[in-house]
Amino acid sequence: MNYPLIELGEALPYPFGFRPAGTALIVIDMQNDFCAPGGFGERLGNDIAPARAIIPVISGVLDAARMTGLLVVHTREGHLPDLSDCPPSKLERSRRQGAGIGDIGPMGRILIRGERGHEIVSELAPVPGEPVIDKPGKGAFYRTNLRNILEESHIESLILCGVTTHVCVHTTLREANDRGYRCLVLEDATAAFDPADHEAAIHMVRQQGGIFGWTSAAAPFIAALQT
Ligand code: TIU
Repeated sequence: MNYPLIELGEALPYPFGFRPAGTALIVIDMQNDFCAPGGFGERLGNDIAPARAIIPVISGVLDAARMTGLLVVHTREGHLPDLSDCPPSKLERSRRQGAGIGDIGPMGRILIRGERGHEIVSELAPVPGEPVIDKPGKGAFYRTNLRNILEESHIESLILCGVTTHVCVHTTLREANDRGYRCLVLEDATAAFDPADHEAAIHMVRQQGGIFGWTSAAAPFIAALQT
């Protein structure tokens, strides 16, 4: 039986119990397209400062997770060069916003696999052995092998961080919740371009007794891992 070994008392709406051996850290879409000037996020009209501000926080979480031996999984949002995996509706909306998927930007073609914009920011680069999930959607389970990777490692709990809180983090959270994973969102290791979206998304996780899971700041989670 997988009884929790660590209890994170600071989590909301109530303490979050987890076994490190059954826990994965999911770092969502910390790629240049969302975190670097000229990327998809900025060209959609957003301020990327909040996305950049969480890089050192995630770096600290990654250090602790790697030292503890947690499974670390990175995700990236992006499409095949021929756009065959990009729904026409998504393409149309991106073009209307002046950030057409596949258009040429300062870091290569926007939101296209293999381009510099698609690369994870250097500060959070995956280390050898860490799976990188390339996803065409907002959720990390849609058209990916994430479920298989988690099942192979007998994962029951997910720690979520990355961008953006209300879009890719929330979609992944909701997909994971429906699949039975216990999810903790690290609120200062996630960000949205508009802080109001971030606050609303964090509130939604823990309302109704934790309808989607738990939230916590990164520091108590790191401290709990180190005990
Ligand atoms: N990764 C992710 O959240 N994709 C987005 O498009 N987010 C926006 O907030 N636009």
